[in-house]
Amino acid sequence: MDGRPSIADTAPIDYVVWLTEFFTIEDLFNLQLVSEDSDADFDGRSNRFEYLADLNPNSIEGQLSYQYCPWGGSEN
Ligand SMILES: [Ca+2]
Repeated sequence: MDGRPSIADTAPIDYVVWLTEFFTIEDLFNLQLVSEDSDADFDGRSNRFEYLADLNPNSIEGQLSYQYCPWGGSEN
């Protein structure tokens, strides 16, 4: 590993359940698709990142976005 905590060590069941929402049974046995460091949809984000950000690891359409609100205030 690269020194980062592994999801397998911290929340293995949650990660597997999350994977089943996006991958077929056959895909779940393909570690090149479902390992934490894999990037099944080739969007440049690992499955680990997409799991933590609650994105779809099997589609580039689920993009992460954010809004900047200085000092915790509203946008207006
Ligand atoms: Ca990805």
